[in-house]
Amino acid sequence: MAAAEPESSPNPPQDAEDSEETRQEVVCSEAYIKHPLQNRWSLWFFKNDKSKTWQANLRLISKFDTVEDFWALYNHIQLSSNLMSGCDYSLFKDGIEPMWEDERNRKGGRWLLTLNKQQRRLDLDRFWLETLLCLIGEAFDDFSDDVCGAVVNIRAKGDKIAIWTANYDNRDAVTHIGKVYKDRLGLPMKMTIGYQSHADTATKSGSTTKNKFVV
Ligand code: MGP
Repeated sequence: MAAAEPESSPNPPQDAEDSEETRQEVVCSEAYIKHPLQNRWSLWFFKNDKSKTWQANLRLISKFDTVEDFWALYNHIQLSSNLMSGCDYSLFKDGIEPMWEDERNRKGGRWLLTLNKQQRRLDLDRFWLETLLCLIGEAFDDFSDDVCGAVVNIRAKGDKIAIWTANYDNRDAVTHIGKVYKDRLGLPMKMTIGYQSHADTATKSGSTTKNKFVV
């Protein structure tokens, strides 16, 4: 019926009441509806038990797809700096497993941040939270689709944080993600971070993997 009315028809008097009602409904629903994220995310935990295979040590903790559920989970779990050495958290898009072997990671790589021992106290937790916020907030503009997830490794030799992307051949995506990430972490211009393919990391013989890109 509304469609048959001319566009310029004056509002009937009861519309004032209707719109107050509508406004209240909106206020109400704003209070109850959680804020959806663009993607659903899975948080994984890795605990180093040498009697098991690497994959068997990896456990899915929980999935979320709203801002509120992200904070509920984040506030419920230990900070990275409180985890034992050898543990990891991984946050990946739902459907992507946090391992090189997953189809969506196979041709990919990671922007790697290697921290020194003092940075566990100074930087680790805030860098990891900022990394999580970059992911769930889709911070990488047109290239956020290239992001697969992120990992924090707690290690005695120095902790590591990395953002994993889908394809090291997507040069524009990889470099844009690296630049935005470095900026979001507030890293100084003169400090560089490197991007390595998982293929190189998985087959490395020494302690370092060559960088495909640097920002
Ligand atoms: P790591 O946990 O990423 O780093 O890899 P860590 O402990 O700092 O060791 P470093 O070699 O980087 O100095 C440690 C080991 O875990 C690897 O050598 C693999 O044996 C295993 N591993 C790690 N990842 C991310 C994977 C993976 O995606 N798939 C499989 N199959 N094994 C992995």
